[in-house]
Amino acid sequence: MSTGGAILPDEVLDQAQRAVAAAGTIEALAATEREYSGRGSLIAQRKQQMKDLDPSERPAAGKALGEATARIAEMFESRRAELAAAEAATAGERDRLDLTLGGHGRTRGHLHLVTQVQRELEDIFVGMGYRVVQGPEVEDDWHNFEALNMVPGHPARSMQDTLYVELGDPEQVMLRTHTSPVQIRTMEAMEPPIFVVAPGRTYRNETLDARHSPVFHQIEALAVDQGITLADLFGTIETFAKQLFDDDRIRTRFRPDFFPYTEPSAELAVSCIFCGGDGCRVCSQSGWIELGGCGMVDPNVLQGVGIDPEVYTGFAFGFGLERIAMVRYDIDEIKTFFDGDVRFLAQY
Ligand code: FA5
Repeated sequence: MSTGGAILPDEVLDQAQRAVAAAGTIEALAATEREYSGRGSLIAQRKQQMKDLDPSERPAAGKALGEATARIAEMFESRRAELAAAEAATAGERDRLDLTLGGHGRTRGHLHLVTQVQRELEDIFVGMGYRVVQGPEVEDDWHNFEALNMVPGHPARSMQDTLYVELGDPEQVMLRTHTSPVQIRTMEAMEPPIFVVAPGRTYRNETLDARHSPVFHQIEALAVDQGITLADLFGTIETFAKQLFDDDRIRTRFRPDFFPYTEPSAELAVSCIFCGGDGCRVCSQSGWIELGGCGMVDPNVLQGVGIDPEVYTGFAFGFGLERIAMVRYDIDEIKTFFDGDVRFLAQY
């Protein structure tokens, strides 16, 4: 299209086109528009000069100026529409209101330290071919005492101060004092070969001190098969102790002990990590912390549950889970396991 050459140079339209394309916002476009079609613009000047033209030239010049004015207006209109559409598209994201509720982050819980130790021990024993079994926490006299060679009045009964449940005949139902009754229940229910571990909660009428609590956990192990010897017992305990306490500071010690249901019997202790064996409050100045008892299953016990002691032999042990956790994690008060203080529990 011609703008009438002399009246308005063609380059003006090209320049306007480039300036319109370069305007990136509606505000920038408005400034450009003032430059090209406002009062001081070239078109406005040319319109002023129309009166100076020869009357014969005016119609053509007027037409050319009108066309150029319309063309420029069209350029601005179409660019304005483009920019408005682009702004509308980004406005959704820019003006988005974040209504997410903040300030109440949820902390994930985890297993109690004693449960973690229990699971770890279960894994170690399952790896050695054992099955995990459970027994009731409320026991009868037969399973908790009598089948374990502790007849009524046996002095060993008083070593485990018992919490009785008022049910049936007096002193016949109790909170189990150890996990050893699960040995009896397993042998009543299964034929040898038997390789089981029984973790669980146990109760004694004991005064709380650094290492003793009226409620605690034990893990019981029982192996009954042909040809089981004391060497198998020590080998098994050593294997699991190595996996559990991979710590040069910890020494283990077996000492002869007495349990009515094992013969011979032994006690497993580890050197006290709190004093390095010198003696302190936690180990009652002995330098050692007892983890549990063990021994070869007494032939009488096997016989009582119908297993022929001439054919089968077995070993058993029962360890305190809190004690294991105390030694492993340097915890010098058993009470902290039961306080339920999240600041303590969250550390493990
Ligand atoms: C027993 O309970 C035997 N039934 C262990 C056993 C099983 C021997 C199989 C032979 C064969 P004892 O009373 O010593 O033994 O307890 C075993 C372990 O349980 C202790 O060494 C200790 O680690 C833990 N334990 C005992 N009483 C408490 C208590 N009050 N608080 C915390 N842990 C305890």
